[in-house]
Amino acid sequence: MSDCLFCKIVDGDIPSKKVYEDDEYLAFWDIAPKAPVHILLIPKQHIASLYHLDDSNVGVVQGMMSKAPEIARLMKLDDGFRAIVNTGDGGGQEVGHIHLHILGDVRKATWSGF
Ligand code: D5M
Repeated sequence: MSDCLFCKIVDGDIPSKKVYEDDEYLAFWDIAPKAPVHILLIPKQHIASLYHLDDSNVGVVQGMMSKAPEIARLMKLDDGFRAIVNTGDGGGQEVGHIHLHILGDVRKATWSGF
């Protein structure tokens, strides 16, 4: 998706602060962290949102969820984390490429809505 911000990050056309990458997934720091640790985990495959799941891509999203604890361990979030998937306008989604917010130390979060 040429006009997708996160596809551009996957392609390296827009820089990001990567913490994890493999053939299918990428994790990087949120540009405006809402907590002391705020990572975005995305599939490299473009899927617009959780609302756009179907039989052809559900495995990709299941894989993303199963990566979350690995990212949490990487970020030393051994006492827990918050995982959020904003979906569509009504869900507050700003970037139209499915992503999992992984937030650590949320009691110090800058936005109580998270
Ligand atoms: O969350 C989209 C998130 O994406 C939001 O927390 C800001 C973040 N963002 C936007 N642009 C960038 C870049 N260039 N790098 C890293 N993070 C970014 P949503 O759930 O869609 O509201």
